[in-house]
Amino acid sequence: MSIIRPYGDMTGDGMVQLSFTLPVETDKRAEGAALQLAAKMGMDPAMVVHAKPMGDGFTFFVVYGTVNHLVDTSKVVVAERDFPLLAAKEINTLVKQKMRRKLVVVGACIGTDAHTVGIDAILNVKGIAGEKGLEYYRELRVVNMGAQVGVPELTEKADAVLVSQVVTQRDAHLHNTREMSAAFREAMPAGKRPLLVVGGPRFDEMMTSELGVDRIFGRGTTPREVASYLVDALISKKAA
Ligand code: B12
Repeated sequence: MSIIRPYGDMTGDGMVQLSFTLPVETDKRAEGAALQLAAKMGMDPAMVVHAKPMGDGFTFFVVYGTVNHLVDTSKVVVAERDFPLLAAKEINTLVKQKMRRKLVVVGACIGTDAHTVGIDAILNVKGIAGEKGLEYYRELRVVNMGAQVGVPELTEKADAVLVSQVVTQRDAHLHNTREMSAAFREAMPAGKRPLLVVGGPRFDEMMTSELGVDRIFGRGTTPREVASYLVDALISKKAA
């Protein structure tokens, strides 16, 4: 069935839980304000199940209630994986046979972003979720430039540039990514520039053309997905 409702206590009861902060002291009026917001968002009835002060003049709420909205899953549009998921051995073999040299991957957190855990999970041998990172792949040469790297520093000759953006305040991740892709477009003609890949937990994977990059990876990405994508984009698709 393509039309569904959220599930809370019983199938199809429409129950959802929502958390937010309001700039008000924690009291009864604040709870009333939270319920007013919930009602305006289509939660009816709703109840405040948690209200906690967040410093002076701010309250954090969790509201639980029913929505009447329906979701049509047949109308959902997402960025599907359009490349095969390969094993490390297959990836190494393809690079060796088709490129006859190591595939060079440069990674960094750009702008003021110092959240390196995500890009390290993709690049470092220790990896994430039981998968080894790209450094483990014999035929990949990985240069991890670390945190707060300026766009002009990303000039190392690479087949793929992997950029991480975790901070999204004031859309910093979008501005930094656009700046990075524009710099590459300016510095190198199409066909000569490396594959541009960005990742981070709050990207919309559908925004590739808007941001001028070849691929966006979101939360929960694993190194094998990234390695498989690189081989597909740089070797398999090129060969075809
Ligand atoms: C650890 C952490 C820190 C550490 C970072 C240490 C380090 N070396 O990375 C420290 C303490 C330094 C830190 C500092 C700050 N932090 Co912080 N931090 C976090 C925290 C708790 C976890 C992030 C993390 O490591 N996740 C685990 C990794 C594995 O997940 P990931 O990053 O999503 O990566 C995965 C995917 O997204 C993807 N991916 C990510 N990047 C890439 C790149 C590519 C190329 C690819 C393919 C895939 C990919 O693959 C990864 C593996 O699956 C988050 C909250 C949270 N729970 O997420 C806040 C959080 C990110 N921090 C936040 C903030 C605000 C800050 C500070 C500004 C706080 C302050 N006022 O000083 C500073 C900023 C410092 C700076 N200059 O960047 C906010 C950001 C809010 C926002 N809207 O932008 C968060 C969300 C906390 C919050 N709820 O407020 N932080």
